[in-house]
Amino acid sequence: MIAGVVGKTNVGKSTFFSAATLAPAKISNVPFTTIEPNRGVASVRVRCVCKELGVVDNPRNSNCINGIRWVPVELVDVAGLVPDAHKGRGLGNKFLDDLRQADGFIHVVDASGSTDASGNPCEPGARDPVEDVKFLEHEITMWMFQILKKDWDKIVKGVLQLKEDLLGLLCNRLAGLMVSKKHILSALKSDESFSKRVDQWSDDDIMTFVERIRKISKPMVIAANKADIPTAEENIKRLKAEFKDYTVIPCSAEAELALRLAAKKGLISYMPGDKTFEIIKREELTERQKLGLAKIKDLMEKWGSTGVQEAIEAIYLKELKMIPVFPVEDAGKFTDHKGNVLPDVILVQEGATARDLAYKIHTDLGEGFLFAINAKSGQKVGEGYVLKEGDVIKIVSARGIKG
Ligand SMILES: Nc1nc2c(ncn2[C@@H]2O[C@H](COP(=O)(O)OP(=O)(O)OP(=O)(O)O)[C@@H](O)[C@H]2O)c(=O)[nH]1
Ligand SMILES: [Mg+2]
Repeated sequence: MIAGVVGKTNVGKSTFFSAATLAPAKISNVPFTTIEPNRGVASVRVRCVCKELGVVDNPRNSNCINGIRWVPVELVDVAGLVPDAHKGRGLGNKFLDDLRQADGFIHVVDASGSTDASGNPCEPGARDPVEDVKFLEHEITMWMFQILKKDWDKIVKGVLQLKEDLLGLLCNRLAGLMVSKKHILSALKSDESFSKRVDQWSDDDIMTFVERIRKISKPMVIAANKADIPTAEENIKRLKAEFKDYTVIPCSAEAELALRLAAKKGLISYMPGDKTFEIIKREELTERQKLGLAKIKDLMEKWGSTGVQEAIEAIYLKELKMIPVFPVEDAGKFTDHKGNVLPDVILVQEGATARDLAYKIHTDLGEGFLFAINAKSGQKVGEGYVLKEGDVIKIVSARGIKG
């Protein structure tokens, strides 16, 4: 799974990405600073089962701190967008094409309203961020519409003359956008008008269908950024009122980046998502840094945190519905073959089965799947067993992992 950091140009996407991943990314107050996408690794926090099982773990693919597992997840920061990008404005469809692989979006908006429609700095409060959410939704829909519309005649011919299956044809056309068969099926079932003959679909029908596909296949959370600027407060209320279906998270990417860098240098004690931080080396701070940190402290008191970690967890855990499971090789000791206790945690989507987990670990394990053992209960379970949050699972397969 990959979450895309998306939005209008110059709203703080790369700052958000840098704060979340500590990977270098070019940041500047001019439109279209980012051209090529930045990829990096952030983390989500999930409950580790070490305490529940009364064991001391040796994590390999993640970290465990006081019973909380920090699980790596991927983020991609792409070029910014301006209205009519799908018609070629700004960097045009580049942004959209770089987003094909994203399973969900963190939509960064300048909640303070200090970036105009074209991405140029403006008087705080002058731009309405509600418009930014609407235009981004529209651009993504139009992008998907164009992709489908371009091949619509071929789809009609396929169904009516070659007797091909509409679902299969749509799957082929949209697979590159990470739109699955399940997404398409649920969009097709969502409205009566999608059951009429395919040559009778109007452009409006295709548009409505694409709109459904977008909503189903690309869940989104709104990171209401620049919450450190006073004009953001009123706009955040309006964003929440206007977009009740979205999680809106007040956020200051700039504050998070400053905290993460200060923590890395050992100047403060801070973990992403914390409600506050402690200064450790006050004597090493300049007056300017002290002032900056005091402002960040106020901001965190007001909003509860900087919002960056919350936004990442909102997309992965709440919207994409990822749950942690712990694969082991020894179901009695909860270890791998080297004796590491609860070595790995894997995020799977709610509804995933024991066999899906086997495939996620290795294709050979999936193909040779025989059964699994639920290590918490000691019970044998079949391939269709639906995984639960915090399951500890041993896969028994006819095929070992080669190499
Ligand atoms: N006040 C404030 N400024 C911020 C915040 N986040 C980012 N900025 C500033 O906003 C400007 C744009 O930041 P970028 O991260 O380059 O924005 P972007 O969305 O990646 O821009 P493009 O790549 O050009 O589309 C920079 O001057 C940042 O310092 C924030 O939380 N608060
Ligand atoms: Mg950028």
